[in-house]
Amino acid sequence: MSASLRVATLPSRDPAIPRHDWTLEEVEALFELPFMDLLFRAAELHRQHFDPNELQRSQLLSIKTGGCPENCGYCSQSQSFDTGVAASALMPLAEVIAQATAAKAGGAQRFCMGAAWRDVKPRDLPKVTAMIAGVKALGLETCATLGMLSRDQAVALKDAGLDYYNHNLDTGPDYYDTVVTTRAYQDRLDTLSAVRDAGLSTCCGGIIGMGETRRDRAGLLHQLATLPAHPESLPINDLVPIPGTPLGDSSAVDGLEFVRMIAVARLVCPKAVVRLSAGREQMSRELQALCFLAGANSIFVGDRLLTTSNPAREADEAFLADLKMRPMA
Ligand code: SAM
Ligand code: DTB
Ligand code: SF4
Repeated sequence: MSASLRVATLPSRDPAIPRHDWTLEEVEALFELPFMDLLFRAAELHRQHFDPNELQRSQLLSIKTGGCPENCGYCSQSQSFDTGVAASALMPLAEVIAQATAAKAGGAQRFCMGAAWRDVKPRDLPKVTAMIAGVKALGLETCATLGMLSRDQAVALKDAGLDYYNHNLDTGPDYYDTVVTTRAYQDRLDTLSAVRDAGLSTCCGGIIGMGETRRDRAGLLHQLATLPAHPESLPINDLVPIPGTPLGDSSAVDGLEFVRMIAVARLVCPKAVVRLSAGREQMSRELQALCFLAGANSIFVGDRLLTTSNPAREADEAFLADLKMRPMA
């Protein structure tokens, strides 16, 4: 083999070109960089793929709340924990469309419908596909997060007009069993594979602040960065501690560690839209701005997430105006 051919087939080390061969040790080493070097590298890479003054805006709606048979230790909606969140039936179509219409009027670009399900039951699929089609017809991007999917269900959602499917890996593989025991990491990977193969865009990320180590955080990002395709959307949630759950008494993660998480996500998945997701109410404006500098370029807008609150729309509007940040084109 000639030298030039050998060079051409070596894995690229141009940080702007996405890699899928990250090692866990490489991801850990990024976390260990001096903070200013990490932030600078992430901000520089961010600018190669995105306008740093633009933010993507998604809005959530819980279309089916509570009573979930899974036991995710962070979640208000698991039937295993007494959190005060009552189980409700699937929301009627007209109510979903009304909420999506209001979300669009409030500036949301994507509407994400969440259900507290382990998986999608055959009787619910047509109801959900009607919601997706209706939201899509409003001119919004569509996202759903409904638990595990079969391959056929993923195709049905795609055919109905679904753009994104959210299914988080949540933490590194070694810590997963500490947080949830009713399913395995591989179950999550299998659904992500069905989602990709159906031609849906993947929204996949996780939570920090569940008592995990930095190695577990690197483990999550390592998993995401070595998937066959990087997630198009990468949410990083700061745990919102829910009284009554096993993680209800968790102590907050240091803000600078949260910024590191965002920066490393940006470096290992350079083309992903990284979302500063749950937990913004717990953060100062300055910390959020540091997250945007580190490469976060999406937020949830609207006063509610699924069962918890989010910064008020007016407060966010004022904040983003102060930063002179614009909706993503
Ligand atoms: N039941 C579906 C599932 O688990 O895939 C969809 C809904 S579930 C609420 C979606 C994601 O929300 C979880 O994977 C987790 O990352 C995030 N989440 C849930 N509760 C949270 C909390 N208290 N704090 C931060 N993130 C949370
Ligand atoms: C994601 O990563 N975060 C969102 C969305 N995907 C579904 C959910 C956050 C939920 C926060 C807790 C609650 O409101 O219940
Ligand atoms: Fe159920 Fe999803 Fe909550 Fe887990 S995170 S308990 S699967 S709603």
